[in-house]
Amino acid sequence: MQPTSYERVGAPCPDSPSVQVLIALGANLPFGAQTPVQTLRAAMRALEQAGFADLSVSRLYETPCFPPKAGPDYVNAAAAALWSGDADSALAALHTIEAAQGRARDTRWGMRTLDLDLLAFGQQVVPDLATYHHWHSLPPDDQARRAPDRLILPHPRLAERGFVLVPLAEVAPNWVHPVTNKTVAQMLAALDAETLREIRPFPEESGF
Ligand code: A4P
Ligand code: MG
Repeated sequence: MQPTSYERVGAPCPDSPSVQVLIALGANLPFGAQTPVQTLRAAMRALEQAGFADLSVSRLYETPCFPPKAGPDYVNAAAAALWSGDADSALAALHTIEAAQGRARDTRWGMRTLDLDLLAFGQQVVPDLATYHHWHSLPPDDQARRAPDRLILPHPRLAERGFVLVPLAEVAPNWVHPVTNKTVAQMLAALDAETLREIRPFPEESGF
């Protein structure tokens, strides 16, 4: 097999035990002639090439931009896989795939060709519970302005977002949040039904 750019950074470590990782995929800008739907499909293939094993992917969903009117609607999806290596190497692999799909980091929560968030790395709370709580309880204005300079796990906004939980429930409904002890299915059931109605699967999609 030809080596790919994904193998250079964040490569898996075959000697490490495999850990279940959960990933959120999002896009709301074309990358050249490539549509956000095509970008998410390319990202799913890239995840396998980068060493995310036993990959399961959700359908693709059309979701209204959050915050409302801050940009075009998004395409969102989720993936579950096994990763051999630590959480930082998994995030580095995601950043390499984002860069290959034209991701520029200029505005917090800005429009993007591809966003790959590491939602969870097994049951790990990273770097520690106090730091997780700090980022989880930021006031809404600070959430939109401030970005952590290191990995925080689970992703602090995971439980509040239909565009994350709806696809995630297809691939990991029984994953248990290590801080709240709630499953993905329970977190999803707690969301507002009106918001969830706006999250629509692309009819032609059934995995990739
Ligand atoms: N970082 C820390 N922890 C993590 C983690 N668990 N996963 C660091 C990924 N990155 C993590 O991330 C900012 C910094 O957080 C990086 O240095 C990273 O190392 P980023 O991806 O550069 O910036 P971002 O995407 O703007 O931030 P974030 O927190 O990923 O934003 P969100 O929460 O993903 O919000 N509306 C719809 N409908 N669908 C969407 O997908 N996404 C966003 C972005 C806003 N609105 C949306 C959607
Ligand atoms: Mg992100």
